[in-house]
Amino acid sequence: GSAPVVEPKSGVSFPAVLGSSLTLLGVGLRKKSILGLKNIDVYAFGVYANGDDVKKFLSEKYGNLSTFELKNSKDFNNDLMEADISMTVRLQIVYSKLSIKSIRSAYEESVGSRLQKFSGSDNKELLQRFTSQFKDEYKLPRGSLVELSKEPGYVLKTIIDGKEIGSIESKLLCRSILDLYIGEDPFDRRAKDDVDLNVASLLQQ
Ligand code: DAO
Ligand code: DAO
Ligand code: DAO
Repeated sequence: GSAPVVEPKSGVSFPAVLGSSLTLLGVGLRKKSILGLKNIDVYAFGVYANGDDVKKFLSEKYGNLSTFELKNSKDFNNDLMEADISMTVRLQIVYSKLSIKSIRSAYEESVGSRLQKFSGSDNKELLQRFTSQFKDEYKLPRGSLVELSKEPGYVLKTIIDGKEIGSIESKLLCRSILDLYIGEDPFDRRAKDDVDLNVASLLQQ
């Protein structure tokens, strides 16, 4: 549809289409537990992809499968995350006390664990190339919009409130970031399930 989709717990609304070509596939919430004591809602997110790219890269292998077969295919999710499909994860900050220090350390934990998982090494250099974009003077107050945008050729662009702050070409980093949202152990299971269903329906059109 073309109506915005609201992430229910935070109330954050996501446009159905981003730019001219990215379609919303699912929304979710990134939480974080502090000292195992309480959970805070850090940001709401929406996962977008270019529908033509999805068809171009996945139709041949998956176009004839039912939604049920797709969900049970071992390769489907990996192919979705590894193909050169333009995708964007849009984050809207909900937590009002985010510090750069806590973002850096959360990032090193979440993305660092995926870099390790997919490459078998800690990739300190790649991790730091990304976190070095997080300048200490920056602020991400509640309501800020961050877009992590995977562009053709596995280029990851970071855009904050509409302004590009960095760009890195790395298939491994693109794969690791997507894995947080639509991989095996995602931040929000329902977001991933919605993405699977919506990709299936794109492939069946
Ligand atoms: O204040 O210790 C605290 C809790 C902060 C949690 C920070 C989680 C940060 C997650 C990354 C946000 C990226 C935009
Ligand atoms: O939620 O753990 C996580 C991962 C968040 C990845 C996004 C971090 C982007 C931070 C943008 C700040 C760049 C200056
Ligand atoms: O004009 O040089 C500038 C600053 C660009 C605005 C970017 C805001 C960046 C917020 C980053 C938060 C990092 C976690």
